[in-house]
Amino acid sequence: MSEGFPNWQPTACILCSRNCGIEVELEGRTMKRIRGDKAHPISAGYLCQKAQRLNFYQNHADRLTTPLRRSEDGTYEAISWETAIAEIAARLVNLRDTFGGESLAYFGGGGQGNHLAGPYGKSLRTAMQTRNYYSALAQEKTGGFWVDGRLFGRQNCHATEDVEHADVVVFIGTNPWQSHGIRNARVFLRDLHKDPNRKMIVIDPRRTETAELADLHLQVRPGTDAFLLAAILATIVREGEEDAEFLATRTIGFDAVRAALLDVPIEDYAERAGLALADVQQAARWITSASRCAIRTDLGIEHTLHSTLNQYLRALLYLLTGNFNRPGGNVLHTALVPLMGHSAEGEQQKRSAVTKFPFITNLLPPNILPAEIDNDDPARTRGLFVDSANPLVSMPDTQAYREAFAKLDLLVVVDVAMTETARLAHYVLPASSQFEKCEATFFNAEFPANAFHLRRALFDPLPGTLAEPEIYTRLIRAMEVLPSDFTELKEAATQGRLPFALAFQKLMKQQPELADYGPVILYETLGPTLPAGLAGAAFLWATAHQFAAKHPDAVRRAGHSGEGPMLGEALFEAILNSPHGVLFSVNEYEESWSFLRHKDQRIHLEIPEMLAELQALNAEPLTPSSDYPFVLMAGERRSYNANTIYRDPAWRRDDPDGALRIHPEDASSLGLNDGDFARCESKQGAVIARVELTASVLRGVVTLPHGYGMDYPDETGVRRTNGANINELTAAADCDAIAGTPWHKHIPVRLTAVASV
Ligand SMILES: Nc1nc2c(c(=O)[nH]1)N[C@H]1C(S)=C(S)[C@@H](COP(=O)(O)OP(=O)(O)OC[C@H]3O[C@@H](n4cnc5c(=O)[nH]c(N)nc54)[C@H](O)[C@@H]3O)O[C@H]1N2
Ligand SMILES: Nc1nc2c(c(=O)[nH]1)N[C@H]1C(S)=C(S)[C@@H](COP(=O)(O)OP(=O)(O)OC[C@H]3O[C@@H](n4cnc5c(=O)[nH]c(N)nc54)[C@H](O)[C@@H]3O)O[C@H]1N2
Ligand code: SF4
Ligand SMILES: [Mo]
Repeated sequence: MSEGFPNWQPTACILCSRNCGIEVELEGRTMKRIRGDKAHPISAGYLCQKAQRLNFYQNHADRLTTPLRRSEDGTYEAISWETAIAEIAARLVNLRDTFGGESLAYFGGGGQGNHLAGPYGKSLRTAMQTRNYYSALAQEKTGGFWVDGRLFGRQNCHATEDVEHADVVVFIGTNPWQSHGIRNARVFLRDLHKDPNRKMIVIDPRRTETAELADLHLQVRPGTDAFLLAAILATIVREGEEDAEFLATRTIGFDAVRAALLDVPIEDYAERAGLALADVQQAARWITSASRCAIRTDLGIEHTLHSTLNQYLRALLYLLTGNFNRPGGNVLHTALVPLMGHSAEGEQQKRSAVTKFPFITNLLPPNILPAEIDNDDPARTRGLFVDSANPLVSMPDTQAYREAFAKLDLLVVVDVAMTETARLAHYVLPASSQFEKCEATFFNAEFPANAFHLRRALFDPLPGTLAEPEIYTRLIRAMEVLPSDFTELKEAATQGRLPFALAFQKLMKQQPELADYGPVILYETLGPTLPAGLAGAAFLWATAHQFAAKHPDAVRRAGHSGEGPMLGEALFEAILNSPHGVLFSVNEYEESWSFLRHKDQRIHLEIPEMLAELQALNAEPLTPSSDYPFVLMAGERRSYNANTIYRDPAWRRDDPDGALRIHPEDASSLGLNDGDFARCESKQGAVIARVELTASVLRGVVTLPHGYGMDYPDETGVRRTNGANINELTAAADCDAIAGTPWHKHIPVRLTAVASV
């Protein structure tokens, strides 16, 4: 509780990966007012307009308050938790034992604010005996992680961008003014814009709010970043402006990369990207002449053609210029709880059962899930457990998802709300909201100072709901995979942390196969001894110890003290007792070199698959004119969208139904005026949207936001749908060959004027 303001309670915003610290003024069960939390170690009081509206998440009409079971006729019946857990466990075990664990899959495990369930999800997958794990991360970042695996040795060697110390900041395919993604984005962007000694380059087909502030805006043609980045890199090597010393001492494989880049026809590629050669050269020169240059990228290069190649070229841009592991560059960072794992390649490569798609960071891409379910292959997916995700709206190809989910023998959904996905489930389990339980995210990618925020509950759980750690623990218990009730451990925990540590170590030594159940075991044994409401965070005890043992100096620099295991204890205590968040790691730039995982401690620049795709660009035909003359960028971050987290449309102050943005000249050629309605049709489906005329989009390009097309009850209880679900337009097969990431920002569509919705 904040001193002097008895009703203001600290927590965090759950709407984007920044998770800004907030303080909330409570009135009963209502979040009355919200302000930035100055005591948060990273956001320090920052807030954007979306967070003010969090009461629309906490208190809305579709909150679930009881487990539900679908009847034969498709209606839902309220059942008790005991019945729900017993039946789901029995059906999971039955599918597992009849068809093998790999007939089961898991989806989600955490959105923008709630990752505490993630480790319990791993325990559940172990009980289900499956590795099949799908999440939103594998429809955006896995191509980049695959590249990181090759460059740095492990797919979870992740480089963040030290934009705050850079003289030149390059934003490619990201609009931080709206999407954030960097610390206190709007303040940062305004400062960068005003600073005469620093420059901002933005590469984006749209003149975004961020592009408006740039020193150089390259308004690239959608889907051609691979050409543009190749042209920039080729300019750098042709002019001999690469960082030769860095390349010689820190990398191997540059010769092959240089040879491929020297083949790039720079002028052709600039033209292909729709840009003047002089602008491309200008960008290359600003980047090479900067003493510190950081590159931040996001969906604009991931959700489009050549997704994985784009992310390789993006990495080459900071690596060839030596802007790596040094101030103002891109930097490998620590992670208290790693957001992703590593999937081996080569002979040990794991693949999905039906489409044989390779795992990356232990994840499978949502684009393949419908095909893994909807077929007659005996190895198909038959049971799916979904937690904290709404794939029926969020994932590519709603129609394919709808058809596939209808064929599942078992679909379980854990959510706070009756979502579109929940409406297809056999069982729906009501979770307590993120303000009714302890929570945290693992989006901790700061450098040099990295922070973690364990939030406490602001409210008691809504009656009938349970927090995920309890749900998973009950389910795993009911599946009867745990060998005992760990009485000794429970006993040791009551005697103190040290006796507990000894007993826990002994157990893990005797039964190492229990390691994957660690979160559940810690929840049951250590959990009850933690401060009220924090049992779900018990697994962080082991995490804190592991982290402190591995990075003792960084933990000490972050302000924690103690020798040996006492340092881990100190870190854990600090996490438990810092309701505003706490620094866990402060690094020196030089230390980042120790995070490289290749044995030779070098960066391996040459990735044959990528160089082959780079070389093949030259032969890529121009998109032929077709029945679908426009390119739709499907999924734009705006002031009032936030994935599918807010379901009540009343939260929006503008853009009530998610307008289709179109250039005024294109609109006029279609006979459309501002506010008219257009039918937007792809080969996959059609939606109707209100049009908004804006010269910020290129001719021939239109945009729609994501996060619409969800239903809600109006004042009279009648269910209505708010705006268009853009994934009715997207096709599961249109995705990257290596990572399976969708081409959402490159959907060929045609438009026609219509009278109204
Ligand atoms: N075409 C197109 N599609 C897109 C995008 C796009 O740009 N274009 N963007 C994509 C991106 S980048 C992402 S990250 C995904 C996001 O899509 P999803 O992975 O589906 O995530 P969210 O939309 O955040 O939905 C989270 C769900 O969690 C529920 N929830 C909230 N709090 C809790 C809780 O405490 N416990 C539980 N169990 N559930 C909770 C919410 O009610 C909601 O149903 O969408 C993707 N879809
Ligand atoms: N307001 C808001 N903020 C959010 C979210 C939200 O729902 N709403 N969601 C959060 C999530 S889950 C994510 S993943 C992030 C995503 O954050 P961003 O990736 O920054 O968001 P987008 O607006 O989807 O896409 C960024 C930019 O890519 C551009 N773009 C489209 N096609 C191309 C192309 O071919 N090349 C290039 N270079 N650029 C292109 C678009 O014009 C757009 O300006 O946002 C997070 N923040
Ligand atoms: S930047 Fe993201 S986390 Fe911060 S207040 Fe806005 S939506 Fe919430
Ligand atoms: Mo995302």
